[in-house]
Amino acid sequence: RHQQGFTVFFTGLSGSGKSTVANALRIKLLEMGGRPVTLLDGDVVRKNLSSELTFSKEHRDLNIRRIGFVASEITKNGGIAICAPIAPYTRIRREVREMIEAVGGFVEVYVSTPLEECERRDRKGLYAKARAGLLKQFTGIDDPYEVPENPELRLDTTEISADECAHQLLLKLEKLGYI
Ligand code: GGZ
Repeated sequence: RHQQGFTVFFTGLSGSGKSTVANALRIKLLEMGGRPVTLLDGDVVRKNLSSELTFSKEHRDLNIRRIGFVASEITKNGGIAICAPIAPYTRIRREVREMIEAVGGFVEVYVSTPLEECERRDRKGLYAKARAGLLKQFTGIDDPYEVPENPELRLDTTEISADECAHQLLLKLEKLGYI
């Protein structure tokens, strides 16, 4: 039975748990078998596909447009794409949604873990650097994050584990008829 492709597009602050949940989802989808799953993680894309880009608004938008293009190609061919960039701007998120909905399914997941919690975790020490003024244009500190108004799902990793988040996502994907 042929199933349509779809993209799960995570958005949220650095340290909100996007990568962890995205990876837990990837593993659950792979375990179901039968379909290729491609994870386009924010920092991996930055290293490989967008290494020349800065964190200006123009470059962030270009980064998201590239991720959206790759995800739309995967989706068009019946695959599953999982994207996990910060994607702080509403307008470009909408553009990517429209591009992908033209060829398959699109599920936006807002990882809503509050800034205080992301900063408390500070896994990579980037918030400390940003607070010290050593890292400019850091999302949530001195650069904007526009909160998604109509995501298909909101997940706060302060309240629930990555595994439980991924489970909720699977239920949502089932409900939407994608799996
Ligand atoms: C935000 C930054 C910045 C600035 C470096 N602002 O948590 P991380 O470290 O591993 O992932 C973040 C990543 C953000 O890249 P994205 O491509 O997801 O951003 S965007 O969607 O806005 O294009 C963070 C690190 O890069 N990082 N400098 N100034 N995050």
